[in-house]
Amino acid sequence: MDYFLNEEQLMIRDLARQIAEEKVMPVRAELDEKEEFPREIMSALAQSDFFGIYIPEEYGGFGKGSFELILAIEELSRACLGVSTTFAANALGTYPILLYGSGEQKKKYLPDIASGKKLVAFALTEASAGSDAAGVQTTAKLEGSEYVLNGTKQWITNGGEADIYTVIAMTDKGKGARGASAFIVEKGTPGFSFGKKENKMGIRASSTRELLFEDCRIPKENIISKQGMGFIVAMKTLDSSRTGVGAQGVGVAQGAFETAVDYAKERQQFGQPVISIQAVQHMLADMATQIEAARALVYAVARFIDSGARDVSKNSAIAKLFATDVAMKVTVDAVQVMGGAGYMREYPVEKMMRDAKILQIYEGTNQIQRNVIGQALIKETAKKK
Ligand code: COS
Repeated sequence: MDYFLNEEQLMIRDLARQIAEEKVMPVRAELDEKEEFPREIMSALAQSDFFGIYIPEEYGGFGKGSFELILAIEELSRACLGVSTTFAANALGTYPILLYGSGEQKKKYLPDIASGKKLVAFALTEASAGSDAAGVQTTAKLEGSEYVLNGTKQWITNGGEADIYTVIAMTDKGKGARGASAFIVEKGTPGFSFGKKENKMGIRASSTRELLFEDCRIPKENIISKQGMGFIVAMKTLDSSRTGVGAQGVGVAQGAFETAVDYAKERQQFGQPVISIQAVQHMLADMATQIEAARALVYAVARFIDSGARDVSKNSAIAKLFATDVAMKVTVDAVQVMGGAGYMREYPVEKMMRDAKILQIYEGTNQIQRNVIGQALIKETAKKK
């Protein structure tokens, strides 16, 4: 399908595809097996200016939007979700600064983020605050000219590897969602350390760690927006980034589909390639249909976000929900089309199937996406009355 990409968009897509094929595909199995962080690939992406795609030009980026960013995310995901998660989580961590940071904060942090010199992580989740984002227990107490952070963040992507952390903490616990605030915490700040690296089912090239704050003092200027705005900062951040998770779904589904088609053309059974068997053709036809529908939706929502629309929650949730459910279904079906071979580590589809599962979980489970969509529908219909 032709999505009428302009010259710059084609360039981003083609360069991302080239990096994915030349630098990611040859090492993805090893990165997965060894749980190795893809440092060299991140350097290659930095050298090709990928970290600056969506950062405004005045801060050293290219001033493009969500759409250009998701084109890169999709191509990386076609090769390896562990790698694309590392790249996409960097954008997730950057959005709080981009959307709500002060001029000073943008000037201080965005140029190094745009150049890829510094990696970023977003820290919202805790042991008792997953789907219930307002249940954050980490505290930030203002003492003179500093905030003092105490608490533990859990399952933080890029944890330990990132240099900059955007952290949600409670400044006024009694106020629930309105008592949360967002902060920038730099790696190396005394009182800020990391837990062990998590051993995961999939996206094993990405790094996931706990963040430990023990009387960690940061300058009060490191608050993002105002005290009490942390929940909104987090929600708007997720509204912006969930389309990227949708693009990850499109990419991994595409990668699994292509592998399954190639195999089905080669594999002979009953004296013919299995792609000639109608049962297999129908599975592949369904996969192709679902992928194209997911891609069209994700692209449309990214363009909607870039149009400057104010309320994008519902559509980002729709894109994330649909495309990641497609990713799970298509990767499972790719394994099925390939049969025993699909189950073996010689082929990439078993990894893709393991990797795809996280897409239905992180940045809000797909059950939470349905809640977001449902709440938006209630609001919309109330307005019409
Ligand atoms: N944009 C702007 N404001 C928003 C918003 C959004 N996307 N979502 C919620 N708000 C506002 C609400 O309007 C409400 O404002 P008021 O207090 O003025 O009424 C406030 O924030 C609280 O919202 P709500 O009552 O809906 O909060 P809940 O505690 O019920 O939580 C969900 C809402 C479930 C949507 C939220 O907790 C969530 O997104 N959870 C998933 C978190 C997640 O994605 N975690 C993954 C971690 S990052 S990998």
